[in-house]
Amino acid sequence: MATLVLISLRRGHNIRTLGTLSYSSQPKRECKKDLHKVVNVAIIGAPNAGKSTLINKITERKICAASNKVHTTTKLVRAICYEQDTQIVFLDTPGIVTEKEQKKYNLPDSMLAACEKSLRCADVVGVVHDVSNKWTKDNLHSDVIKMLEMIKHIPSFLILNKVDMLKTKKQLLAIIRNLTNGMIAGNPIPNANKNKKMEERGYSHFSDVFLVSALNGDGVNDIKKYLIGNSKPRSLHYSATDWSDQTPETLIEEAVRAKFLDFLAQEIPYNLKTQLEYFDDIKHEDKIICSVSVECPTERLARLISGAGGGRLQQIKSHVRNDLIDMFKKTVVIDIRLKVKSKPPSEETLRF
Ligand SMILES: Nc1nc2c(ncn2[C@@H]2O[C@H](COP(=O)(O)OP(=O)(O)OP(=O)(O)O)[C@@H](O)[C@H]2O)c(=O)[nH]1
Ligand SMILES: [Mg+2]
Repeated sequence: MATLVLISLRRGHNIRTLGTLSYSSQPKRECKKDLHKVVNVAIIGAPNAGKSTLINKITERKICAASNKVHTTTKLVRAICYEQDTQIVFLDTPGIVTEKEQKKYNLPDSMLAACEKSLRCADVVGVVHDVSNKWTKDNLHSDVIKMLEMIKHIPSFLILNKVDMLKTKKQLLAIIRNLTNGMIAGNPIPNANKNKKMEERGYSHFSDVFLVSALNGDGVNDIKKYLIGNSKPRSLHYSATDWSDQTPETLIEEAVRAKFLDFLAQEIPYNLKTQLEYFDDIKHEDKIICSVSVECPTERLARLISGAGGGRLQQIKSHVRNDLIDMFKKTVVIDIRLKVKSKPPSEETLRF
């Protein structure tokens, strides 16, 4: 059903053995096979548009790694939450990436296919678009348009994000017209200049448009309601207490990686490798103890990252701990260790 454009803003264990993550504090509500309402939502968009931040805001849990740099998300991550009797399963996707960027940022091959894969199992697709980026605000990314054209049969909605960054909201109507080619849910946008031939910069088949700030939460409740409206009765694929399809190992490593992206300049953090070395979920104390190593290419870089007196590393650690507390909803003790990548043996060494 068509909805109006919302112009006004409302305010000791090895982790590898563990399965899907669950809400530890909640009792299991239902058995998996019971019929519920479920909606699978793929969230796609250009890099750094705020996809992961939006999902975290809606699920009220920092499941998806987010940072101020592009290409924070490198693989599909599911984040699951409940609203009333509906299970919402989000698929956080990597931002659209070109082959050139993939090489530049040392990104995994699987990223290129991840977005398209996410669309196959979606009931509804949300496109997050950054309206604060003056270079791209008036055009949808061409790869996003291509993907949407491929899945015209799946309902899609447009999320104009970062509206908190705009000094004036006047430009929003023009942006919406551009991104929707002046059409929402099969109807022309009221007051659109019908005489002027519109350049096709967007996608004409969005069912709804939302204006939000994923950072402060403005407008996200409207998205929740829309998603509940698009849910279907079916048996749960995830248990009622699950909140991610990822292992704690992956989530901790990604949270650490994201924080290094936040704190370090340019391409430096993309060349670091994070690895969880120790994880203990002490259930009776509601506490997680973990240790992560971060492999640096050189000794010099390790010193630079660590900062004077190890100050920067301490700061990173403290931010990661806060994010993990927000993710696991329990006490987290984390150690982060920098280690220097061991050099491959030189030819001379190999001869002996
Ligand atoms: N001001 C403002 N910043 C936001 C908002 N939403 C996200 N951000 C910031 O935008 C940056 C990118 O956010 P992410 O959630 O990592 O973006 P993403 O689309 O998941 O990025 P990739 O995974 O790299 O494709 C972060 O620094 C967020 O804090 C918003 O509504 N307002
Ligand atoms: Mg992301």
